[in-house]
Amino acid sequence: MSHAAGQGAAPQMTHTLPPLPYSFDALEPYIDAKTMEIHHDKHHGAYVTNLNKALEAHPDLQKLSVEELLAQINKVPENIRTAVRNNGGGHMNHSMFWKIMKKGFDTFTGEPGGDLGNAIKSAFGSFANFKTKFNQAGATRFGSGWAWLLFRDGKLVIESSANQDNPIMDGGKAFFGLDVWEHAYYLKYQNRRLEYIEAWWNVINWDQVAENYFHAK
Ligand code: MN3
Repeated sequence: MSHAAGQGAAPQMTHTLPPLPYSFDALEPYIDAKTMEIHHDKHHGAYVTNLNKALEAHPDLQKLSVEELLAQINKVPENIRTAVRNNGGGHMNHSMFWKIMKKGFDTFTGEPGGDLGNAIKSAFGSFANFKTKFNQAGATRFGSGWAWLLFRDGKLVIESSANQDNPIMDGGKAFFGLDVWEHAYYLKYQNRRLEYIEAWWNVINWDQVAENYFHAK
């Protein structure tokens, strides 16, 4: 993953909020427009703003992509480490999250085919089994966090993380992730996190996930 700030000759690389690749209401009725608007513009927007603020006095770190920053989070100066971890993580996680979703009902095929489909079947037995395990990871993450499908030590695994932590912070390579923070679903689903997770499978952009998989591999 990269973000738009990589282009051009600007001497300072500041992070920018990537535009949502579809309209706020594109994921209705599974994810409501108001949630998408607040989630993208306000929540993700704030992560970007706060990441840039944390890096203000660190021109050397401004040159790094968010992936590079997070992969060596323990080398980031201690006084800004938590801010970079939370806001950089939030920026990276959401940048992927928007891209792996799309308007669902016209082209939805239900499950991925090709190399990704085969890899999921060989790692988890079947797509249904993968989905069940992934849902469990999302449902049982206490408080705020994410469920992930990732490569760790060359193997395809499911994990969850707290807050805005990304597996890249400890050597994993995530290419598919679900936001289970309450801000991702509370307006429509209130406390019914599992209902949100089930609905979410209707709006997966499997072509994008397959591309992410290819790059992570
Ligand atoms: Mn979120």
